[in-house]
Amino acid sequence: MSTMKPENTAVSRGDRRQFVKASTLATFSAMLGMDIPFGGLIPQGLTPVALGQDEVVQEMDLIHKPGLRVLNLRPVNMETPALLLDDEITPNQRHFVRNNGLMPERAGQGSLSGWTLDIDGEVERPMKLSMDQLQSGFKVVEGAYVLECGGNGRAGFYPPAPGNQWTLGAVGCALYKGIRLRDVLLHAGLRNSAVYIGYYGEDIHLSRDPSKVVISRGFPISKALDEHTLLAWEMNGEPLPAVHGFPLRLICPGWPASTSGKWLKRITVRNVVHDGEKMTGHSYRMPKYPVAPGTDVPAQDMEIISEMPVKSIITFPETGMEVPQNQEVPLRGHAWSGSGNISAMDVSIDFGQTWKRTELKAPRNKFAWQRWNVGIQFPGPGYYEVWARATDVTGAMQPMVVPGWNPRGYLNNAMHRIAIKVTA
Ligand SMILES: Nc1nc2c(c(=O)[nH]1)N[C@H]1C(S)=C(S)[C@@H](COP(=O)(O)O)O[C@H]1N2
Ligand SMILES: [Mo]
Repeated sequence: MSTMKPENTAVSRGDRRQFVKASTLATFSAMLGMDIPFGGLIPQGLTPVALGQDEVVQEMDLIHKPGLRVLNLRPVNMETPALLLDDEITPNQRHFVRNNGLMPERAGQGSLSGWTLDIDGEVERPMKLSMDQLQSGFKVVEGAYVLECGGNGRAGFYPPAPGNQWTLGAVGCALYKGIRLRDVLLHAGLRNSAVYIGYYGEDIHLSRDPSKVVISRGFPISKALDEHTLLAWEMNGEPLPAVHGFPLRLICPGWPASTSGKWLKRITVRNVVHDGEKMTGHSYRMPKYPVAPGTDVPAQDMEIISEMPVKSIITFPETGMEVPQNQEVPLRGHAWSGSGNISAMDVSIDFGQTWKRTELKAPRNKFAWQRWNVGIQFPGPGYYEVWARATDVTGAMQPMVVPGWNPRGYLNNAMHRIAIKVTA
């Protein structure tokens, strides 16, 4: 890795700040699990030895996410505590981050120089489209879409599955503006042989080996032609933030967010199921049949994850909160499903013996999450748990316990439970 020359680093980046930002410092402290008494004196470009490379500082200077929990810094992975997901539309600062590699330089610079989106493979007219052509040549659309990492909830599996130990917060619902992938594919002319698309981004492999692809996933043509599958350049009214894929990303709602490629550079139309990086083996694939926890499942017995399961989250109150008795407590959260709308949302405060139906708002559009709320009065002082359970239009309901164990710990949609102390 690079030698540390803080003064040169600062100069070469044309940056007059001398010390690491307060937000970066806070992240360092959180990662180290302790205060850094002289932290204000850490020069910009210098990473505490205990944390690793100066690349980390450069990336963290582009990411402003106060309150998010850092699971890893190289690559950057951050999840959102449930209470910070209370907004109907998740603000950019609160949207989780899942990077598999390092962010491309262009994202930090906000530069479009030399950038095109390349469309090739099973199309009549392979093309390179500039941002101007994308923004002016196709119908511009907007929608609120849930992105949820396939591994959200992984921390709940036992034996533990390798990977980021996401709890509940690798999910968000932001407003995206862009164009339909469908319109661009039809413009290029899909051949009859087209069955799948694969994306390529500009992010950099952790090894910094330019011949290595960080991640290249995709989805079937039917999903690519769905009116809700987008090429987006705006998130909540701002150009895509560096960490969320500037200048352009896919939005493939309802599917594992790993299909929503960031820092997009190329889309290739395949005549077979795409076999790019993280499409094969155990990556984003589930056993075709239920397996006992800890089973070593052969790769040929795994299948690609498509729709994400029904799920919900309690965004208020927060676990551990104290509430007075004889007072109605407002409970609220969101519910979503990759298969479509939510048909019912229920909560229980007696360990699942009885359930109370909540109010449920219609989604802003298909694949947006749905706000739910309900007032609950607790009968007396003591320890309570609130359990929240969503059911979707297919009749699928969240399980009470962690569902089918699988080698990489995907698709844990167990009910969210919070602990509440009611005081006299
Ligand atoms: N090019 C690229 N696209 C990517 C990734 C990545 O590492 N590189 N991570 C994927 C994964 S696994 C997830 S869960 C989502 C996370 O999107 P977010 O960081 O905007 O929340 O982006 C997906 N798209
Ligand atoms: Mo992910």
